[in-house]
Amino acid sequence: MSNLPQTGTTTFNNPVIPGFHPDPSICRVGEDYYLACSSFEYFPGVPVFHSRDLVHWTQIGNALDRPSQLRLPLDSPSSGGIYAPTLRHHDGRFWLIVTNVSSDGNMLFTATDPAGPWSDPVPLPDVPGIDPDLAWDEHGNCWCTVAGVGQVRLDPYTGETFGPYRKVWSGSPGAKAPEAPHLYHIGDYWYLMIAEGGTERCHSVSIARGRTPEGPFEPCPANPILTHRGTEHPIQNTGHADLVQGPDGSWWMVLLGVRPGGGTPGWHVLGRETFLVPVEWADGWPVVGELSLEAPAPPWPLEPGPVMPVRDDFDLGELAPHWVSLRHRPGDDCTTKERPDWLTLRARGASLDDTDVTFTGRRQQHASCRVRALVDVAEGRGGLAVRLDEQHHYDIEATSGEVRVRARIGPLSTVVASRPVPPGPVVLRVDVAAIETLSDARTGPDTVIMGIEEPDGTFVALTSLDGKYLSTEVAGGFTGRVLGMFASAGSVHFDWFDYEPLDR
Ligand code: 6LW
Repeated sequence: MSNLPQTGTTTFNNPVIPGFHPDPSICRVGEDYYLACSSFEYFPGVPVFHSRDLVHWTQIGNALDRPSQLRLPLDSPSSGGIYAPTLRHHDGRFWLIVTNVSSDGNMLFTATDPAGPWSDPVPLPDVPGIDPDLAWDEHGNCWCTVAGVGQVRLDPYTGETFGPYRKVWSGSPGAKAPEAPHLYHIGDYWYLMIAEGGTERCHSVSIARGRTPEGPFEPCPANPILTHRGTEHPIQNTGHADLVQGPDGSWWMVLLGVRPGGGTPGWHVLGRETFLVPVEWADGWPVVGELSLEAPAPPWPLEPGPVMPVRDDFDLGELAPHWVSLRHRPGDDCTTKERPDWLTLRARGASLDDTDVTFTGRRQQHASCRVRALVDVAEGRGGLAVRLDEQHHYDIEATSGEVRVRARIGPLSTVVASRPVPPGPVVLRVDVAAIETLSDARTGPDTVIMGIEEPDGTFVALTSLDGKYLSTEVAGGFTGRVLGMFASAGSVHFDWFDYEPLDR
């Protein structure tokens, strides 16, 4: 990504937020756009992004970054936790409504600055289900619409609900899982946009409209207004969308989609990513433009793209917002204070098979990339991992005198390679290489190569593993790969961590 202003650029690349960033919800305040995503079992939760051109996004924080906002039981399953936020700006403040399926259900938060701090939660015990949306009408009523699709009026300051919860639409006949509702007042109509068909290959976006926020809603004759089901399109599972209007009056949709790789059925490893597509209006209905990996740029100058440095030296005291841990992050277990300019992880669980293991990582955002870290295991055992969930991860773990690679795939766990190393800090390395030429229909999407670097920089690969086993099609669930550091015994110190994109 270039740091130069991109005026004159005629195209942009999708996804606009690569890596596991699903269920995008967007709002605009003046010239600034803000976007929030789901975060599931990771802490902190709900990454919040900022952009001035809809194309280049910078993470400015995580809305739920305190235990009082995000309670994830230590044995809660992966792909539980935080689902599907809605982010809105109303009455001079930001509002975020979200579901914690592992503990607190629906909750509402506010902030004056979307970078934080966000308030403690307003609990919503009387709002059922998932995927809550917020919309205000001209009388100041706040409508909360949830998957299913049902609706209740509430006081967003107290969480009190008024009147009964009512079903307002059940989506298209025969389509499963009407979800992800967002309600908008545009022109003379209230539009109720949903996703349906399930969040896999049949995912889609449909819309209905009515004269009041409560309906009745008349479905768009052209539903679904967006789907890639049954196509060979490189972007699949398209759905869970939100709409935003630019300052120039143009309309845009953000949505989730995946990029499957390899042979059949196609395996996606980066999770559900955030894409951008233009929207036009015809006969009072939105018409979604062409969604593609390289798309015509919006009609305004593009801002300089954010440039994430390859190396994190852990010398800032605080971790950057893209670092996530599992379920919680007790200060003593993940700290740059114990050994200045090093990140120290103190083991809780004995391995990445445990839900309460000490792990701090970042989302894999590129099909091909390289991760390296200098690790000192004089006081413990730990290393680098490519993680999808507790049952699906590849680890390269160092102990004093040895490095070994372990693969966990479903119920099977095995050490696939090991090698003695001299005592002292060691550079561990993971190369993820996308496969572009299929040797047969079962070829995986990528290869995960794990090894060490000799002091002169020579890479010694210990093993090369098929990446398909760390894909959503194999593991199930809603997340994508996270690449990170873990401690499985004692205290493990990391001097630096590199993440280098290698996509062509
Ligand atoms: C989310 C639902 C969905 O709540 O997946 O794709 C669920 N859409 O709307 C988890 O992300």
